[in-house]
Amino acid sequence: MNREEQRLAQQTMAFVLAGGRGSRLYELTDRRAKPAMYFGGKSRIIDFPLSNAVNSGIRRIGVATQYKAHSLIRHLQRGWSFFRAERNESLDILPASQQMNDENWYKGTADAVAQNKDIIEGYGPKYIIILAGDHIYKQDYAEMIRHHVDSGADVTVGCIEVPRMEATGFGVMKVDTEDRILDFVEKPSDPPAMPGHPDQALASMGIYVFETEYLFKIMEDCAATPGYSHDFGSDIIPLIVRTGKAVAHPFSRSCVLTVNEEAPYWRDVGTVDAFWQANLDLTDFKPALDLYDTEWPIWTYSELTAPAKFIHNEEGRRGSAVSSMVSGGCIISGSSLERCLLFTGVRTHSFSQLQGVVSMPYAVINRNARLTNVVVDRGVIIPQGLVVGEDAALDAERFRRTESGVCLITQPMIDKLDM
Ligand code: ADQ
Ligand code: ADP
Repeated sequence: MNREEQRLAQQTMAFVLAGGRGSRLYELTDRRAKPAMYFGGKSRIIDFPLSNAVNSGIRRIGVATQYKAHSLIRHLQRGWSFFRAERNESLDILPASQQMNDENWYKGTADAVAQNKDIIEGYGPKYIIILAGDHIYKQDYAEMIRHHVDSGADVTVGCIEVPRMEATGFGVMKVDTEDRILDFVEKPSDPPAMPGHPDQALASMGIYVFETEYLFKIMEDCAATPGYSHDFGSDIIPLIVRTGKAVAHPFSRSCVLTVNEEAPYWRDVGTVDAFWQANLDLTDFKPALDLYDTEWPIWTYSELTAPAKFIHNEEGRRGSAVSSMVSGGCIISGSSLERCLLFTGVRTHSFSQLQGVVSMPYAVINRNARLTNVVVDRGVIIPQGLVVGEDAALDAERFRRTESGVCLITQPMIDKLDM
């Protein structure tokens, strides 16, 4: 980051949209918003955009929360309270219900910003970068803000190439050779391909840079148009594409690659399969996302725990884990783990065998359990001898089993078992 970028970052406020549910994570987001979902053993998803902002030199952050915000707010209060007003730093948690309005709920992503106009303007940021709180990636936003300023754009939209058939869930754009956006369609059923790449489409990452003054002006203009749905992707961005200058910023230009990483990494862990896969990928010999680098740290709230412990049980059975990540406070007693990722404080007891297990904090795996390809929710107590991952029909009856055969296990599902 050069001095110019540093200066721009200091003049920028990051506004993180963290209100979405993430309904395709099913029971995992019954009690918590998707940005509060655990990821990678120690972090939550929202730690990624927040760390990117801090590592990019942005010191003013607002987080708009809405759906099931308690776990998210607690996490932010515990882990993200190091901002100091005397150094012109701030992190404001902006729950929908705090706003004095006829309807207390944010009507859409743009409304979440509009309803916090006074708070944002109170800090006087020249630029504002809108971020989604639900993707895993490392990006230097300062470079993107510089691109915005250099190109004289009204809005700069972060974009990434995705397989065309997967682009139906995104905003998809057409750009010219100078990255100017010529066309933008939100969630098209038949996404337009990139020139020369019939199987690829250019998708919006839901990251936008604006001059703050311009953003509030265009939101007002947009509010006057019929059918306004208070959404960046459906309303604001298409309007600017039609009437102003919208520029695409390719993720590859500002993604942060650290030691072991070879290609830009960006994941939406919005389904149980994607969540399971992205977590287990971290156990690879050479993972595509390196959480061990110190150049671009992912800040988080870390519980105070004793180290992970691996022990023989009284009968001399070894507790072991290979190709696995085991967080602090875990005790692996007389059980064997292969390609597993355990969050804080998980206990596994004698003779249990775990393969492809992603376990949220404080789950307990009792004796003789055999679990293959499962996601275990926080604090679930797996009964003795439970076998999952060997009988597809039985698993589908008892748990949430995905098409690719991953089972999500929550405590209410366990309570219903006749064991
Ligand atoms: P979507 O994936 O549909 O499309 P959206 O539901 O608009 O995303 O949510 C974007 C972000 O805002 C998420 O982080 C979500 O948690 C949060 N959010 C949603 N509603 C909110 C509300 N009312 N208050 C506060 N936060 C809220 C968007 C764009 C697409 C783009 C994809 C990229 O519209 O063009 O391609 O993101 O993922
Ligand atoms: P298992 O059912 O696998 O045989 P136990 O629950 O009996 O496992 O625990 C075995 C060993 O694990 C204990 O003897 C102890 O050393 C260690 N252990 C269990 N719980 C704790 C704890 N809370 N703190 C520290 N060590 C513990």
